[in-house]
Amino acid sequence: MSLQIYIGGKFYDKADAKISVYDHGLLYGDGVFEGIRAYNGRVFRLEQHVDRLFDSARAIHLTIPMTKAEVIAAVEKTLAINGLKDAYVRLIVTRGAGSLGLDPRKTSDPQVIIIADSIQLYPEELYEHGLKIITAGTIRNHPAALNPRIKSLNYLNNILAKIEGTNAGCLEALMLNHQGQVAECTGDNLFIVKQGVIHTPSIDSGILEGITRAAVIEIARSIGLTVVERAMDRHDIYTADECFLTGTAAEVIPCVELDGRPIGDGRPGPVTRDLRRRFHAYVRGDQSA
Ligand code: PXG
Repeated sequence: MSLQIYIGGKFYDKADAKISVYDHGLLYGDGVFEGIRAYNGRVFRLEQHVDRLFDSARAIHLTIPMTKAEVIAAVEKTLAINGLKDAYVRLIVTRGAGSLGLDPRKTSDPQVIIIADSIQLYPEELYEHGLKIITAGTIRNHPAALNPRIKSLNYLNNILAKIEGTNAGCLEALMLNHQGQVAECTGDNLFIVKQGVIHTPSIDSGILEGITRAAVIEIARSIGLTVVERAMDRHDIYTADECFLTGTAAEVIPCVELDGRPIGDGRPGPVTRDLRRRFHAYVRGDQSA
């Protein structure tokens, strides 16, 4: 059986899962989404992802035609129908089909789409040796233009920075905010460790409030580490003892170089390794972690 895709309450074979070319999600990137993971049959922090989806939708004046409980049930059902236990789930809500004009009032029928597929993991080698990143010239969206807290279908800002990264041979790229402060990477939040204390850009630095970020902050505090959320600049990263990134796909991944400068001794550090191990165990439901 081919992969079954959920669209508006029904399941379709992957080849038949289609929406209108008049959908404003396609025409204007008008919509919101979530990237979620299931581990061993359990969806990690599904409720938080659905809360963030509904917040993103509210912020763009989009009414999701389902309740949160219905969305949660639909995600679970999509995984079950596809027999997936370890999976990547893409939950999308588009504005719906309308006329060839920006006005959302001329659309009808927002589309709720759920794709559950096998997860493509970063090569293990990257976790062993760490990522090298560069600073992109493309800054993160100005919060007064498109707030980075909204996980919208309009990801061009991040894609442009990603292209700068890949052109420089890096899988991730650092994005600054409009004030030149550190915001986040194109699809991951950033942390540093300095003298045993963890620092990460605060929400008002213009970042997505990552769900992995929140889980890592909780885990770190639960083992007695201090986590400071604050405005940061690149100097903080250049002079850090350790640096790591967090995201649904990446989990916790060491970052060992920024703009050609090794971070710490240029190798993944002990705090990063410990947090990665604890996060890994935590998402897989090992309570002893
Ligand atoms: N910042 C940005 C801009 C993101 O898009 C994160 C941080 C990490 O947030 P979570 O909640 O995942 O810890 C994200 C999420 C992809 C992909 O295909 C990337 C994300 C989500 C889904 C897919 O690269 N990044």
